[in-house]
Parts: sequence; C-alpha cells; structure tokens
Amino acid sequence: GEATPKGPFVPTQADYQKVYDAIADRLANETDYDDGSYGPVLVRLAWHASGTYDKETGTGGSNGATMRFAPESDHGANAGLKHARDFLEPIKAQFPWITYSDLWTLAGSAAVQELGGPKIPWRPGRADGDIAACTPDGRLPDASKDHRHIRAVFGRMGFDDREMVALCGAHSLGRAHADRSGFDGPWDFSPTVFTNEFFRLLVDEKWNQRKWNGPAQFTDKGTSTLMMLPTDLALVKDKAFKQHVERYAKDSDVFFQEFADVYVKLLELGVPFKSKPEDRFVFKTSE
Ligand code: DDH
Repeated sequence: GEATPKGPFVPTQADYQKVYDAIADRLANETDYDDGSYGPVLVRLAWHASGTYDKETGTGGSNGATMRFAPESDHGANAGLKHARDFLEPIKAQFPWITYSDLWTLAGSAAVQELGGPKIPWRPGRADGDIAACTPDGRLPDASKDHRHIRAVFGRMGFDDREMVALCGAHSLGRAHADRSGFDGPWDFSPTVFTNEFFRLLVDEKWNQRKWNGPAQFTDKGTSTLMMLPTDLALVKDKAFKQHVERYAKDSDVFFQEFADVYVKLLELGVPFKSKPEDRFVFKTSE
C-alpha cells in the first residue's frame, strides 16, 4: 500500500508514562545519594524552575527551563540543583523529544508520587527558552527572612496564605546542605518519605536557636538532630499561617489533597498551554 507520510512525533499519555517510569526506575536504582534518594532534590528543582514566576509581568515560571544557563544556574538559591539536572540527563537522552521544562516538572510530579505523596496530575506543553529569558536573581525566597517576605514572594506568584503553607510542607522531604545554602540538616525523621511530619513537628516540638557558626537556624529540643529555617518557624509565629499548619498537622489527608492542588498550580505558572486542566495525566506510581 501507500507509505504513510511521517509527521512529527506527537507523544501520548503512554509516552509520558514511559518517561515517568524511567525516572522512577532511576530513583530506585541510584540510592547512593544523601538519605538514599534523589527524589527530594528533584522536587526542589521543579519548584525553583517554577517559583520564579511573576504574575505582573508574566515572566519566569517553568516554561523555558532557563536554569540550564548561567546566570540563573548560579543564583545562590539554585546551589546544588545541578545534582538534580544531571540526574535527569540520561532520561533526556533516552526521550530526546521531551523538553527540559516538561521533563523537570514531570520529574517533580514523579518524585512526590514515588516518595509516597499524593498524585500530582501533570500535562505537557512547555517549550525550552533561551538565555535571554533567564530571570533576575532574588525571585526565590530567602530562608533568613520572616512572614512578610513569604507573603511578598509567594504573593508575587499569585498564591494565598493557605497555598503558601501547603507548599512549604514539601520540607517534609530532603535536607539542607551546609555547602549549598549554608543551612544544615533534615526537617524530620523520614526525609525520603512524603508525610505531614514537618507540620506535626512545627506544632509539637520545642525549637531552639542552634549554637553554631552557620546562619541562624533552629534545632529540636528532643533530639537536636532536626532543623527548621527561620521561614519555617514564621509559619507558626504568624497567626493566619499557623491555623493552616495546625490543620495539616492534624489531618494528613487534607494536607495531601491541598498540597497536590497547589503543587500542580505551581508547576503550571505562566505556561501557555493549548490543553485544558481536565486533560492532565495522572501517572501510575511504581509498585
Ligand atoms: Fe525549600 N529549601 N524553601 N521548599 N526545599 C531547601 C530545601 C528544600 C526555602 C529554603 C530552602 C519550599 C519553600 C522554601 C524543598 C522544597 C520546597 C533549603 C536547603 C533551603 C534553604 C537547600 C540546600 O542546602 O540544599 C524557603 C526559604 C522557602 C519558603 O517557603 C520561604 C517550597 C515551596 C518547596 C516545594 O517543593 C513546593 C525541598 C524538597 C528541599 C530539599 C532539597 C534536598 O536537596 O534535599
């Protein structure tokens, strides 16, 4: 018969699930890192790629993946995220049709799910930009600051109080590294499992200023092995924030649902989708 003309490759949900599965496999196999998982640093890469969004100018956000370039890759807030970008290079080589900006956000969704968190529905549609689209330094939050700074930075992205607190629950995962941010230590006892433990500890533990030469941070009275950043404690010092911290500490299901909704929103800030929200894919988590 007639040879069918070959158009451009149009990936389907099944193709994106293959990318998800490859990320999940690599997460399961590359355990010689930090507390045994690259998952937390992937969650942070997706967040820092997206959290540069400015609703007034429509600049920044995950569309573009401009953190591939200096100066953005060298912004202080992005120290250490090269580990996450490098982790994803073999995936990009295996699926060259996916853009970096779709890959980084898909990896954030995959990491939350693979670490035991809620489903993070995701859709493609991001294009990689060039160096001219790099955002100016200073758009991501500074951990040494207070509640006013949190509201200013996340308000610029378009989030309300409830969403700000839910997003910060990602600190259930991973740790701070003295050679990256200057801060040091994990927030909770299970840094590779997504839970509401961050909120429970904020409410239940007594947090004292750590005595050390590093930047001001807090340590738990109980074991002295955990840490909180000044911005984390701002979530219980501010009454309006604290009300949400208490809700999430009490009810893990509520936290999972509200976190999922707002992390989806974060990953989509400023992206000029042709698809609709109801077209999002819900990926199968690995066994
Ligand atoms: Fe964060 N975060 N984050 N964070 N973050 C750090 C690590 C991780 C702030 C500062 C820091 C979010 C919000 C804030 C994750 C996810 C998210 C570190 C340590 C600092 C500092 C970095 C290092 O030394 O390696 C501040 C300030 C805020 C704020 O809200 C004011 C949000 C919204 C998220 C998200 O994902 C939705 C994750 C995960 C990590 C652990 C990374 C790792 O390597 O482990």
